[in-house]
Amino acid sequence: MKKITEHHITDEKYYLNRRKFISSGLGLTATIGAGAGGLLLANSSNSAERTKGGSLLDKVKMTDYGKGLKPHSFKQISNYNNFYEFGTGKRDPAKNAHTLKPKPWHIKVSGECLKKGNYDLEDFIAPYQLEQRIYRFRCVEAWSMIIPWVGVPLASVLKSFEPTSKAKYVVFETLLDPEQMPWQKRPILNWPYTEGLTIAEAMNPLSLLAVGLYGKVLPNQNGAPIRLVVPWKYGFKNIKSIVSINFSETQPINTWQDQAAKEYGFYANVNPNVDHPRWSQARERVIGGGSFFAPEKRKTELFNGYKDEVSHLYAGVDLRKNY
Ligand SMILES: Nc1nc2c(c(=O)[nH]1)N[C@H]1C(S)=C(S)[C@@H](COP(=O)(O)O)O[C@H]1N2
Ligand SMILES: [Mo]
Repeated sequence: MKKITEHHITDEKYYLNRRKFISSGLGLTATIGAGAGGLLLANSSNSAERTKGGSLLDKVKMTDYGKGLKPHSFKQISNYNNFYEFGTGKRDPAKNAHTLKPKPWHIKVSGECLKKGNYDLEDFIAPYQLEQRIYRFRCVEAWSMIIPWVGVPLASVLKSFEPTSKAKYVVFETLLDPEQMPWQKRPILNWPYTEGLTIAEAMNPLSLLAVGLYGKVLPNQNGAPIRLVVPWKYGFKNIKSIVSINFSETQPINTWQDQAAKEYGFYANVNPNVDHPRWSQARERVIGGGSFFAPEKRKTELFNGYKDEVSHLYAGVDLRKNY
């Protein structure tokens, strides 16, 4: 008998479908509220408030990104996390991230751009159309998921700050506040968590600033209230709970590179042909798939399957050296 695993059960009630959306007219809050009785409250009172009235997630445009991919369940996506500010175990963030206060939230924009400033998150996101995009997600630890994000294209946001011609890189930082992020009291990483992209990577249409998933505001453990999503790169590039965006002339050192430069580089493009020094990257374990004794595996794809969208960014680049 074929065992039905968690992975094969979709939380239909959580799932945002296009038909409901179009017929609702009341926007996301109403849709989800009606379909799943107060699920919005599952996040936190803060985010529940945020979705009332002038909701952050009022209008989400469905897109064809990930058409045909079957997302993991909300439960899987929000209970198997890496977020070292809340502990190093996969279940720690879901347990501990309640101390994060995602509202009010400000993002400091600095460096090589004309519109520097300290922006309130609501103003920061308000001008842009929220989109749902279903993306593959591949951690450098060789596991993967499929996630229905809600967000805005990073390029639109970055362009609004009018970067100068000296802006070669974009550098992001996570909140530094040991009261809200208790594991920052420990010297696990060099806090705050820092990540960067080349300006061309950042401007690629796939790059997303996510503020939600499954049509709801981001659970704290997934990087509330705003996190980066770059699906052709390993998970660690997808920095969470962003408070700073800096346009830089020079390449930054990202947190995992700082931690172990021989193991983690700046680019971190998903690549089945370049192994991690301690394990192969040829295959990946699909979270929730198969059984304990025979976990579901799949072949890892170059650029995580987004070759057509991003390989031009690396023309002539030695992906072995630029790992
Ligand atoms: N600030 C911060 N961002 C982070 C991390 C972290 O520890 N701190 N972990 C990274 C890693 S290794 C992964 S795999 C993803 C996990 O995202 P998820 O928990 O939403 O799946 O977040 C990335 N962003
Ligand atoms: Mo990761």
